[in-house]
Amino acid sequence: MSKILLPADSALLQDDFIFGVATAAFQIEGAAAEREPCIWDTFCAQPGRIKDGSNGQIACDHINRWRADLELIASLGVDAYRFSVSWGRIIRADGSINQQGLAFYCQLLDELKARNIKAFVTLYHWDLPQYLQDRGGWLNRDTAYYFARYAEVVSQAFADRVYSYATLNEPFCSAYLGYEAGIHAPGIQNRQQGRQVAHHLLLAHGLAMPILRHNCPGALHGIVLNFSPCYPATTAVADIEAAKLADQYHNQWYLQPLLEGCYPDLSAQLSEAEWPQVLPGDLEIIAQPLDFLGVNYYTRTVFSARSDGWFSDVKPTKPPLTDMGWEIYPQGLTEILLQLSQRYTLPPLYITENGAATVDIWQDGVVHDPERLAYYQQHLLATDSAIRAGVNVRGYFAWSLLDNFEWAEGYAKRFGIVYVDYPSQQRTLKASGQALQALWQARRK
Ligand code: IFM
Repeated sequence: MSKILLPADSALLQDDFIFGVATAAFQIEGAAAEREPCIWDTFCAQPGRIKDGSNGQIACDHINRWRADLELIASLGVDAYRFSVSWGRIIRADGSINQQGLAFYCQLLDELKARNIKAFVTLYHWDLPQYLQDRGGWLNRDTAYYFARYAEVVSQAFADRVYSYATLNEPFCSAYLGYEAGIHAPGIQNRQQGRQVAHHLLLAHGLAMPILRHNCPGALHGIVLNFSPCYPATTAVADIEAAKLADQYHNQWYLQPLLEGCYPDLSAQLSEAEWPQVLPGDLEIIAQPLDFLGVNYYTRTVFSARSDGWFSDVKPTKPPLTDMGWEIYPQGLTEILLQLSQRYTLPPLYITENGAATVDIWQDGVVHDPERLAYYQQHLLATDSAIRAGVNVRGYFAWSLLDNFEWAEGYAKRFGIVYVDYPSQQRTLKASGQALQALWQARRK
């Protein structure tokens, strides 16, 4: 298989469906000396935190190579480019604005506009400035207000260049992986803190939304959440209940306050001390109307019951698995989209991330990545199935444009549709990228 094929009547082939590629600042930008250090710089400097001992100092050197990267994006035939802004490139530790940092993104936005590529901007993709972490980070309620100011500065400067703003990317990862599992920056393991951080992140979102709307009335404003549908390991009642609980804890905890202004009822699981401190009015701030919800999907998760009333995830062992060890489960994408649409009154959805780290095989100057290609084929069909079943999906973004810094995994795991040779920084479109390019270019004709 070298092509991606969709049914001729697929909504994905319609003119108004948006296809794009996605990246995030810390994962590609490099040029760390030109911005404030962030929590991921600190985390990378701690021995044992990142599998290959690497960091984001150079990454894909995108800050210096952005023009060539933009040509590459344009050559793909995409409708949109989703990227994140580095907070520490915009606001300095003393509160002053880094005009050079702002100018970088403004230039990028101007060039995207000149090529008729819609800009999907994410304000926060996990790279909290270290100076804010030193004041308590997301555990400090003030960080939500600092975020609102950052949103104000960015949205005033970017003005009408942006098609869509997402306040946060995957608050689950910042809160749960960073403060409960401890495998992401800042590397803490504390349930109460994880829940509190999640609340402050959602508060930050809610505070920023009216600012974004005011400064950019013509843009679409929303948030990006990651979803992994939760399945029971067996048909035992305890496992079924464990999967439901995991869904409440990992998925609904982030979505329900946004859409319904309340947290899932986990009062049987969370002690009063573990419950976040929620001030009067917070949930009203959080439950702002959304123009869209970004859905990031990679895999499903299987859970079994624990004797203490909690759940454990069962690591997949049977192929097909990606290089991350994640099960390839395309029907999970259709299912989560259907589950969410049945459970909530949703705004329009975008699949803001989907993709796979797989093995790349170099042969005669060509990068063959048949597993990634098959992954895209299957997940595009899964998106198509959800739309046919009535789900309002308006766009799809491949994660990622480039191989990049995969957080705690370092550079060993490659998610790109473009291969990056890090020593030379040379970019090579992989076979999966060529197949997506053919699909996207054909739509543009
Ligand atoms: O690389 C990450 C990205 O930063 C957020 N979503 C998941 C991707 C793959 O792990």
